Amino acid sequence: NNQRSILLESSSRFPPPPGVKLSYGTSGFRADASVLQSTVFRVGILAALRSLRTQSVIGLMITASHNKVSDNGVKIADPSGGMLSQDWEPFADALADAPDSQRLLQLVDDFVKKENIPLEGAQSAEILLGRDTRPSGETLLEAAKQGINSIAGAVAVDMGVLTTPQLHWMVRARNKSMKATELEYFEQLSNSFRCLIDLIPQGSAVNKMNDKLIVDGANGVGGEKLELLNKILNGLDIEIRNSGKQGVLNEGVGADYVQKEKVVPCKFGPADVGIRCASLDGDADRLVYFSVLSTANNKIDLVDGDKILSLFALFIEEQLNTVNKCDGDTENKCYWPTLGVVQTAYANGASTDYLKHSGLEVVFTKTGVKYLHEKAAEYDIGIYFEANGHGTILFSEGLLHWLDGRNSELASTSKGSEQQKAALRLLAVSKLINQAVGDALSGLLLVEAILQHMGWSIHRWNDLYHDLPSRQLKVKVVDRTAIVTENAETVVVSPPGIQEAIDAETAKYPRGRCFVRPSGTEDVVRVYAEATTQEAADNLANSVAQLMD
Ligand code: 16G
Ligand code: ZN
Repeated sequence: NNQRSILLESSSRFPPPPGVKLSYGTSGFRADASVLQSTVFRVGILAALRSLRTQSVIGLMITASHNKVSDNGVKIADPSGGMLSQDWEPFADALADAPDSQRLLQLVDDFVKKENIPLEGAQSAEILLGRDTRPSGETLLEAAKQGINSIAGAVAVDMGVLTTPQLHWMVRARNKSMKATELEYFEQLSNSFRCLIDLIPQGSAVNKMNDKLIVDGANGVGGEKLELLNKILNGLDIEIRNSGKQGVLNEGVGADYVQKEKVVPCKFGPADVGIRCASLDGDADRLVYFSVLSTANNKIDLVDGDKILSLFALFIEEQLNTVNKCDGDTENKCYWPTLGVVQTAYANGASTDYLKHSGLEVVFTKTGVKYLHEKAAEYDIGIYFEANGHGTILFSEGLLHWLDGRNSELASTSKGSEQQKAALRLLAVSKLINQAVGDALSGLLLVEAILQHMGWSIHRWNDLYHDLPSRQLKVKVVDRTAIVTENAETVVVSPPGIQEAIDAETAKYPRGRCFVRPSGTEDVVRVYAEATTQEAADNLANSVAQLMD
């Protein structure tokens, strides 16, 4: 019939390159841009089917984040704005893998039956498309459109160049029947930021804090968008460097570079010593802060995702405690929402100790945003961050409803009280932070608002705790899938004997901690080690790396 012949015809125009096998990893498909046409076309088909199946708006983002500029990638945003549901990943792999159009058609046929997808009905599907600033993005976006258009009733809406979190935010907003243009996104961020600034307690050292922030935009989309956002913000002095295509994307710049290498990014120099600086990654879903110690030896003080998490957790906990202050008023329906903090094994041990000592509940998941996000969603307020700077805060609908009620009640009984202000602050945070996915722009505004609230400099913030020295290594092995881990990747269960050997090495170092895991994005095994001195961490990492051979 018609649908079949359209699919056959269009897919024959996007033959897969021979010998390329891709899989929908932790962050979608990623590869050298030159081999991605066919895959992106097919992900277009998948997005259309997902939209028909869920009867919701779906997102398709073309980006390879912090990878080099010649790479690209594609991933799907589900109706909630989060990552593609994990039970569709095998279908994504199978689609990308189909050797020819006939096989592709067969796969689609089978899947449509199995999932009960209303194909060729009166149903319609809508897919929002976005891409980062990579030059290959334009033709890949065209391939995605063709894939979408080969499914009857599916409509592709090109949202242009966006940060990854902007696209996720738009999908989420559309499915909540809200307007979802870039302007709405910027307005929501700037209004809720303003709200937090207006609620800063009298006497906070606000003026002292009104110094400038310098942002490294990774020569990508994040810097460009921050420039636009900055025009409608007030209360912040931001200078943006490495914005748009000033230099090569991610080369010597960006959050991944700064966090992994712990060095000063390009275009930062001696004049910046001591100033509060931040760095975004290539698609602006990661954020780290730093301050330049000295450019002579290229050194920085890194304020990573763990420390952003700690700042957020501290602030949220403080506001929750304030909202719930009972003032001997027995009418007051005190309700203690569950607050959870989610980390991965890469979180610095000092951060975990700090959070636990602050009375917070800390849990661990495997590496990858989808795992952290899922876990955080189990709490009334779930805060998650990877050390690399990807993270956000999730608020349950129930909690937001309770906060709204609490706020109205307080507005009539004790308007302007600290309690009411705390409720308003939490509501503002829920609007400022991107609840679809980690977002460097909204994260940055929340950090800035909290620092002003506390009257803290970046140095005061960085002093919350001191990182244990750590070392990361990668080891090339014949087959990285031979390493199987459990317990949030902290224990190797296969091959046998490896974990015992790691334990034996680790035991030699005070506060030693070490784990290995197969990378989800590169053909290597990663080793992470932590100890009380840099030398000890290096030695531990090296000896465990040798066990991998
Ligand atoms: C991807 C993940 C990131 C994770 C990283 C680990 C998303 C959106 N991104 O970039 O969360 O930290 O992979 O890479 O999920 P690795 O497995 O190569 O160490
Ligand atoms: Zn990214």
